[in-house]
Amino acid sequence: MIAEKALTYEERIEHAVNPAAKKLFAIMGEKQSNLCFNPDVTKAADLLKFADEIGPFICLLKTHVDLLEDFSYEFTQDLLSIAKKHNFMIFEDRKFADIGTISGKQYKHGIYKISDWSDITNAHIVPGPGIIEGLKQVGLPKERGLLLLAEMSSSGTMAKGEYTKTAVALAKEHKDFVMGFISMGKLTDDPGFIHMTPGVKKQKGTDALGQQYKTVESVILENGSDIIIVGRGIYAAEDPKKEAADYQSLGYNAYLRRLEN
Ligand code: 5BU
Repeated sequence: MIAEKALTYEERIEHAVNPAAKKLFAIMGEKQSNLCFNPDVTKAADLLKFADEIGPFICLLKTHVDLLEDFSYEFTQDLLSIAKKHNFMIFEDRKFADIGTISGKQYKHGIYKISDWSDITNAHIVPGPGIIEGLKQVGLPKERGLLLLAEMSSSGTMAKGEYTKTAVALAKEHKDFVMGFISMGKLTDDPGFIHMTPGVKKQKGTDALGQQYKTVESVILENGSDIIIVGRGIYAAEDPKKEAADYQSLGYNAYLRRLEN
């Protein structure tokens, strides 16, 4: 059997339907980076400092704005200008989980107004397809993209089996807005979807609260994911910049090897 040739990030642009997915594939190709960095800090200034320092190495910055003790509108404007300077996108890891109407309101309103500044966000599919519709009404006019939580990295996760399959089926029904998945590896051969994997470090291991770390090679090369999401592996290191450079080259080289195989 002749294996189907793997497509490059650039070649996958035309397969993606969602505009944020197209933009992300383009940045991944241009910057030769499949690294998403999450500085899970509690002060806006620390987050902005990390974003500026690590920005050159990443395609995507993942935030948890509700960790910030001093969130402000100015913070979002500063983050956007750093994202522009270093050419990366922003992913607020909000994990929406309510009925469509409320999720849509939470995305648009409240203190954070996530849809105003975050290119990408994500949702659990526990409520059913209405959550995708509710978020889409707010996000799609702004060319935002949604990731479905198809799997999680934590031990004992219930996102598996039929649940994961349902996430893939829902994504295929909403390709205009759903750009891909949070998953532990590739879930579908459709090259338009992007798979992002958290729980990544240089060494396998766990934290004290159920996080399970996999290596870059196992995620990109063996499991066929597209993006590594790295937090403590970078921000808790002695030299975050050096670690970010390492993760960028580990991730990109694993992708290049996958293309060859
Ligand atoms: P870490 O420091 O590399 O462990 O950070 C992992 C990040 O990814 C953290 O922000 C989590 O909220 C996020 N995460 C995760 O770890 N596992 C998951 O299944 C999902 C998100 Br979904």
